[in-house]
Amino acid sequence: MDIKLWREILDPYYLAVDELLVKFNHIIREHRNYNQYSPIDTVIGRVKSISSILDKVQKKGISLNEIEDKIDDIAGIRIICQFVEDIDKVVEIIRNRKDMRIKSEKDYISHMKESGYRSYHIIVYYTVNTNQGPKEIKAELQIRTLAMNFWATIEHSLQYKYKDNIPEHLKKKLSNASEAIIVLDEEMNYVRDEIMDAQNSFHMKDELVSEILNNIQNLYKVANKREVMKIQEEFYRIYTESDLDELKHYSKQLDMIAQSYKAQSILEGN
Ligand code: 0O2
Repeated sequence: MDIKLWREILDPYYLAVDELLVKFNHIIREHRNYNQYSPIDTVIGRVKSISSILDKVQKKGISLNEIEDKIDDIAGIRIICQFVEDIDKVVEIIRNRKDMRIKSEKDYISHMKESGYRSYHIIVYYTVNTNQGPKEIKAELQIRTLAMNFWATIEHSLQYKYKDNIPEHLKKKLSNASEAIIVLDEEMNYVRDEIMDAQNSFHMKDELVSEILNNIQNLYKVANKREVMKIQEEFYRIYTESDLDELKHYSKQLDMIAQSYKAQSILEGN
């Protein structure tokens, strides 16, 4: 197959990966905008390289014109979660979406692979719009925790280095590491609520601070400079005390001050 033909085949997959990345990243943003904990931590995506496709063609004993039919992971999206519990939530989100249709699911979390590999796989049908019209392609979504991803990344590099023949002593080490990761993920689940609270407070504080600074900046344009300096000093005092409730209270008061200047300027305009 010449390069031009490869490009024709792979182009829709590049588009699919780009679109899916935007969509899954938007899920993260939407949660954060509503001060909700996002079950997705990060998303990455790739189109399988031509040499990996050729390796798979050889491994599966298929012909070049069966590539799109027989290889499900030309487009691959990896969804990384912080906690094992988040994986079910992400699977539910995917099952409920109207822009992708599930072809198959593989649960390597309940049924760990012999290598020690753990991850939840979903193959979806996804339609992209190309210059030639709509095209339905398949994409593989791999959903796993940060810890599972760490293991899989290391093991994948070793598979590459040893061309799928990892020495027994290393296999044993990897298997031990995989067991340790199960324990780590379980331990982290115990502190999940605490961590979620801390992260929500962090995002809330971030947003409050930018709202407050926005208000102070606007007040600089309309209010007495000395008064605004005092408001700003008060903000620094509360900020250094790190009391979120006090920061919320201060932000509300500042909103009212800003509103009163707005009302005043409207009245003066009349
Ligand atoms: P790459 O380089 O990541 O793309 P399939 O070959 O997909 O038709 P199979 O083998 O049953 O059918 O698929 P499976 O087991 O669901 O594996 C699909 C992908 O999961 C692999 O793609 C890997 O990315 C990942 N994976 C599966 N098993 C392991 C494992 O033991 N270790 C690691 N690190 N990753 C694994 P590729 O094309 O094999 O590799």
